[in-house]
Amino acid sequence: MITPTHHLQLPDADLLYVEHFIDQQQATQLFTHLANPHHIKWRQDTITLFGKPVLTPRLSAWYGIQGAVYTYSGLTLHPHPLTPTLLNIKQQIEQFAPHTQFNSVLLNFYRNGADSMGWHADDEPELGKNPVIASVNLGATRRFLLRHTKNKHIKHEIALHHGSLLLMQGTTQHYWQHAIPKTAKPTNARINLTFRYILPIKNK
Ligand SMILES: O=C(O)CCC(=O)C(=O)O
Repeated sequence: MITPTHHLQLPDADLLYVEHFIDQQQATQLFTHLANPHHIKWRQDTITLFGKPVLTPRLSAWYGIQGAVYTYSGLTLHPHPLTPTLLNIKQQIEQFAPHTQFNSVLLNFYRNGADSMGWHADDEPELGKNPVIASVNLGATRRFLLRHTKNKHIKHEIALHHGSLLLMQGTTQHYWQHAIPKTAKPTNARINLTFRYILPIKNK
């Protein structure tokens, strides 16, 4: 597994893309396993956007160690315990990037091209100063857009492939927002896992 890796040369960011992090056959097995609602407790959350409740255009699930409580967009997530499959992926990433350590993972299920993720940075206080976020991609290839927060004309785009890993670290979350746009092209389902480290700061 694991080559080639690609360091993205973007200002104020530290991004590493590993296209073949998980081999294709194993990635397909993982997708089938995680898509199964007996294995992952998928739900469609309601978040608050500009003061209004809105159903997220995707399914999500939050897993982690006890106490890894994560709040974003007015939503407070209490974790399900990490499953053996999630622990195994987490360990593979930690072995590949030995400076990393994760205690939780947000899973997102994009059912088709109409599902999406709006512009945001992963900059909640419980993620710490310079969060390291490891994003694993399974299923359909989707466009991952990046824009600089100080100058929205500085943009970048990555096609996130089946079995790939994107490591976002350093000051990336301070200076860049990211999004998965909707697409009108017929698009199969995609699962994204973002492994995170939640600091045990406040118990909400
Ligand atoms: O689906 C993706 O690749 C992005 C997910 C994401 O932005 C997030 O979980 O914060």
